[in-house]
Amino acid sequence: MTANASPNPPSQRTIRIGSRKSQLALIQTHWVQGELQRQFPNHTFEVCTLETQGDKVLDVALSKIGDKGLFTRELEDGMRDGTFDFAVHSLKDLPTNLPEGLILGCVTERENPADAVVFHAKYKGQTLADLPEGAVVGTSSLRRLAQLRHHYPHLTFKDIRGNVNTRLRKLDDGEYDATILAVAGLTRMDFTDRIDQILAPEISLHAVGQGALGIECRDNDPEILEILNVLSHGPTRDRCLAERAFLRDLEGGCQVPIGVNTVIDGDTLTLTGMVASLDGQQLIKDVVSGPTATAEALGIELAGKLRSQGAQEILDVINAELRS
Ligand code: DPM
Repeated sequence: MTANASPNPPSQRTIRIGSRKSQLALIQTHWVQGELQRQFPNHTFEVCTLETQGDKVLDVALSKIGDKGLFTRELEDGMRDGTFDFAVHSLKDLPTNLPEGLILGCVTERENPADAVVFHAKYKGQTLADLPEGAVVGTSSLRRLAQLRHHYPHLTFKDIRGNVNTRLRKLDDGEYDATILAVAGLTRMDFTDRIDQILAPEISLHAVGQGALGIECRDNDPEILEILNVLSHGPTRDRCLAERAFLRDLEGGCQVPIGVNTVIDGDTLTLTGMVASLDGQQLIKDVVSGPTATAEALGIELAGKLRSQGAQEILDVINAELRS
C-alpha cells in the first residue's frame, strides 16, 4: 500500500532567526538553529544576520557610548517589522527593559559564567597577582576594571575594543600584558586553551546574565514561544531573572560596575551583588537568599540593601562622569 499524503499535514512554517554577524554570535545562533531544526523537522529555520551599532562603532569606549541596546536594537526593529521571528543574544547584552511588544522568550542553560584571564605569552602560567607593577590589562568593562583595581592596585588598565578574535590578536601583538574575557565566549569559540586563570567570585563577580543565551521574540506569537520553550533551562532562567531584576532596580544600564553571582541549592536561590566606584576604592557587596519562585523579588531586595549602603551615590557619580 502506498502512503497517501496525510489529510492534515503538520503545520509548516519558515521561521527566521535574527543574529549579529560576529563569529561568537553566529556560533550561538547556529547552535539554536540546529537544536530547533532537529526537534521541529516540519519547520524550516533560517538565520538572517545584520550589524548592530555596537559592531560598527569600534573606536569609542563601550562605556562612553553608554547607549542601551547597543547590540540589540537593530534586531528588535527586525522582529517588530516581521523580518525575523526571534533573535538570539548573549543575555548579558540584552537590556533589562525590553521594547513594547517584545519579551524574553527563553533563557538557555548557562555555561560557566565566570571571567577568565588570558595572558601575553611572556606571562604564561602566572596569575594577575604575579604581574609586575604597571602591567597593562585590557578591558572595556567597567565592572571588571573596578573590581580588579580594588583587588590589584598595582595593575594598569587600558580600554580594548573589538570582538574576541580582535582582542586576542591585540594581546598577542603586545599591546597588552593580559586581557579579561568571559569563559563562556572563549569556550564557545573553542579557545579554552587560551584561558590561563579563572577569576573566583571573591575577585570578580560576573555580569548579569553572563554565560546564558537570551532569545527575544514578539509577545503575540504563541507558536514561537512554544517552540523556544524546548531550549529553556529553568534554573538558569531563575538565576538570570534574579540578576536582571537586581540590575533593573539599580537602573544599571548596560555599562556600569555592577556584578553578581547566583547559586541554587534545592529550592533556595542565593544572589550576591556588588556595586563599585571606577577607581575601585569603594566596593559595596551583599547577599540575599530565598525561594527560587521569588527570584525577581530577591533581585529587588538586594538592590535595596546595596542602596541603603550607598550604592546609588556611587552610580550617580559614574553616570554623571559617563555623560560628561
Ligand atoms: C557586556 C560587557 C561586555 C560584553 C560588560 C561586562 C564585556 C566588554 C569588555 C555587557 N557585553 O561584562 O562587564 O570586556 O570589554 C560580551 C562578551 C560575551 C557577551 C564577551 C566577554 C560572551 C560571554 C557571554 C561583551 N557579551 O565578556 O568576554 O555569553 O556571557
